[in-house]
Parts: sequence; structure tokens; C-alpha cells
Amino acid sequence: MELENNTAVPEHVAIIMDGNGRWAEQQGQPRKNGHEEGMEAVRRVTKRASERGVKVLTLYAFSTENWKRPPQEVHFLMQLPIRFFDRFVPELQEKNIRVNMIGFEDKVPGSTKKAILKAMEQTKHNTGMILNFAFNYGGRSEIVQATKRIAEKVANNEIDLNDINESLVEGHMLTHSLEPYQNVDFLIRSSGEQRLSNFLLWQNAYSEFYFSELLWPEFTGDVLDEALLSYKNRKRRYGAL
Ligand code: V07
Repeated sequence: MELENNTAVPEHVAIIMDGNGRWAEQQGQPRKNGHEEGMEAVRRVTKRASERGVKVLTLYAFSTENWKRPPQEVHFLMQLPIRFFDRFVPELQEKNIRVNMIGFEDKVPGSTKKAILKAMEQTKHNTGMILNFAFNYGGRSEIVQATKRIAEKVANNEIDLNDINESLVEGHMLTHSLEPYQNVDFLIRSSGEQRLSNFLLWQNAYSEFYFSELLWPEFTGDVLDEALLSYKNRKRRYGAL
């Protein structure tokens, strides 16, 4: 009998969903159609990741730098979580998937925050995969915020300077609630760009990278399987020999 090798499935997969606007432009469609199609790709990939036994799937939906886009597009993007949950919460419930969000609340419209909190509340008892959206997220801001909180604790004599270690810093990151899966095992980026773009800087310290030429709306469950196969064939060393 063949034994299933679960260690070969990455526990925490993170994806930079790039190429939605470009996909739309290639089709001569408005950019928002690309974002709309991108949402269908989120559905496909979430379903497959959950079937494969991934514990946490983090999706980079909106970076702190994305505010520099045209106001119209920013406004449209801010509505997407609302649309996403209106459509997909029943499916997430059915698949026992829990919703989580990491990012900064500032500048996010109240109605968007409300929709996200509602979905987190609705799915909080689900025990399967965590679908974690990085929304208004930036890696350097996260590190700055953690540093400030730690400095404050030292100043208030709540902790000693020598209590600061990797585990304490990790506990002040936005990913703390994902414990024990805070670290990314496998980072995927679509649309041919090969850079990290301020995404989970601390958490990607030892992750394996996978770059696909496909634009995000072209991503399917089978493409995820292809990436997972590539992961399986790698030897992770965490800096050791
Ligand atoms: C967005 C669709 C997917 C491709 C990337 C760009 C467009 C889902 C969300 C979302 C965010 C937070 C949340 C629930 C869902 C989303 C943005 C863009 C900004 F709690 N898709 N999606 N957010 N796109």
C-alpha cells in the first residue's frame, strides 16, 4: 500500500495574485473585468488548496502601495471583499473553511471592514483550511508596528531588553493568529514578475518560491497542483547543510 506523504504538502501557501489588469487589457476589456475574473480564480484555487490539505492559504489582495492607483479603481477594489463574501460564504461554510484577514484598518471603508468582520464571525468555528486575505497589507509597516509595540513594552518595564528574541518578534506580527503556521512554506506569484513586493517579509524567510507566467485570472486548480508538485521535489534546508 502506498502511504500518503503529507509532509510534502506545504502547510502555509501564500500567493501574489498578479496580472488581473493586464489580462483584461489583453482582451480589450476594462480592468475591473480582470479583477472580477481574478475572484473566480480565487474560488478555484481555494477549493483545490483545501482539497490538498493546505492549512493556511494567504492571498495578497491589496497592498499598502495600491492606494496610488486611480481613485476609481481603488474604490472598485474596496468593494470586492463585499462581493466576494456575498457570493462565496455558503461555499466556504460547506468546505469548513475559516476566513481571516491581515492588514491595516486605516483608510479601509467601514462597509468593507464590516463585511470582512462578518465573514470572519460566520466562519469562526470552521476547523478546516484558513483562507487568509492580506488586505491593505505591507511588510515593512508590519515590522515597524511590531517594533513600536515591543519598544513600548520595554519602556513600560513589561519586558526586559533580553526578552526580545525571534519568538517574541513573531508574536507581534500580524500573522500571530495563524499559529502554528505563521511561516510561509511556499510562495507563488503569477504573471511572470519575480519579486516579493513587500509581502510577508519576516514570514517568507525560508519559503520556497514558484513563479508562473500565467496571469492570475488564468490560474486553475490544476496550475496549483503543478506548483505543489514542484514543491514536493525540493529539498528544504533552512540554511543548514
Ligand atoms: C480582489 C480579486 C482577486 C485577484 C486580485 C485583485 C482583485 C478577493 C478579495 C478579498 C479581500 C479581502 C477579504 C475577502 C476578499 C479581494 C481585493 C481584490 C482588493 F476579506 N478578491 N479580491 N480584494 N481581487
